[in-house]
Amino acid sequence: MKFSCHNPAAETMDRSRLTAIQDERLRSIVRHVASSNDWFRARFEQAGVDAATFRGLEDLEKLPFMSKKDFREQYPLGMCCVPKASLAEMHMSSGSTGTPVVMPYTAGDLAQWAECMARCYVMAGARSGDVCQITPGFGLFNGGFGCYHGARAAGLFVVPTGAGNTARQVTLARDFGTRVITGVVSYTLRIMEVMAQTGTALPNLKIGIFGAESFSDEMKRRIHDGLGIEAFDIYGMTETGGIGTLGMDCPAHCGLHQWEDQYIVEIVDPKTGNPVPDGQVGEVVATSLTREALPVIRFRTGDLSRVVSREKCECGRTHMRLDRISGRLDDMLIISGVNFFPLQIEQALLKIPGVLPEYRLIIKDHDGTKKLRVEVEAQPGVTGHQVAKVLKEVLGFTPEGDVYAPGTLPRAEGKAKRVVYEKA
Ligand code: DLL
Repeated sequence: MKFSCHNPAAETMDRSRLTAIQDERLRSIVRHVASSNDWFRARFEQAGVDAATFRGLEDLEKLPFMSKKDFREQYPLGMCCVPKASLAEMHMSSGSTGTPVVMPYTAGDLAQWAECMARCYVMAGARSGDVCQITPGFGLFNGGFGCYHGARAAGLFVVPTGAGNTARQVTLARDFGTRVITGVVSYTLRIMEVMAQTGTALPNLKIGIFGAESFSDEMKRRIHDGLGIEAFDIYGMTETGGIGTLGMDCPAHCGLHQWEDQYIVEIVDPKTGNPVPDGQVGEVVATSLTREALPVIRFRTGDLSRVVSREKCECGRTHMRLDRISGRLDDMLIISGVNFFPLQIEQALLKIPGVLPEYRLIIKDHDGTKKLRVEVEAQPGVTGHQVAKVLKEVLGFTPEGDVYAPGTLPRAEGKAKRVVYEKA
């Protein structure tokens, strides 16, 4: 296997150097936020942290956590650490509550984002001059622009289709010979459907960079088999500066490399906030070390993962690896006394031959008692009985459900809405 790096010096530096850089950058980012923003200063004061005497990594756990709630309360620029006139761009996510989470960027922050994303592209095997089709939306969602800034830094030829108009996406990919495609996983399924309907082949397409939602190995395999491409799992979020800021898996596919010279990533027990040992699942907490406008300090992402390894990877990178995101804390479902994540259902459904990767979990509330209904598309011949049997094995109970013909369930243009809540 051939491995390439966009920035070999940064991506393969030895652990002691990486730790020294984190230590120094942490001290400096703590001083930066405390000296430039009242909200951060007050937060640190409450927690008894004095930026002037803060010692770096050894004091990391003394820093208070940040959460989405802080972003919402400080809307629009209450946590911004630079004058508004220095801002160059912003992105925003609204999430389920509808109150916006805003991330402002300086020109330096855009360059930092582009660096993280360019590392991801090159890690996936993209080469200068490759045609790169960007299918996440261009707008407030960070997906489109993040892919764009990074592709420019990696020297790619950008086809910025954005989301939607899938027939045109497929035609452009064919006509321009797209080699790299980036997108939200569920949208890629839509592209595969249109390719099948129109009988279009995309022989140049080799690399798929997908993220924004959890996807199972089964889903990865279906995308690989359907498109004949290698699928990479890219991670990041509005609060850390967008797609790719929290890394991606390399061609060895043994965890998501974190860009540790740019971020400190911890895994903590969601209940106590204490760090958990490597290998144990907990909540991902991120600290940005190099961002200017709004660096997050110990941001509780709500995402669940575990440290896979801090050893050097066979790709040559020394940056630690996280397991794929197994779900969000607020995604966990408890039905009939059983706790589970939607991803577990996806994994089980896609093991059934003929079942298609389009499904919905409908949660019905009958006066406080929740009932689950599973709707899934499948080729003719797959029976409800087969699906029910597999679901009973994972869940221990049999949910209601139905098997639908291909193309019947609603499709999303952005992130898929797999879980739907209904009042009975
Ligand atoms: O979804 C950034 C992104 C865009 C990543 C496109 C990859 C591709 P937000 O809208 O702020 O940003 O949502 C961030 O999405 O906290 C996770 O819960 C989830 N998420 C992002 N990437 C992954 C992934 C973008 N690879 C939230 N696997 C995060 C699982 C992911 N979940």
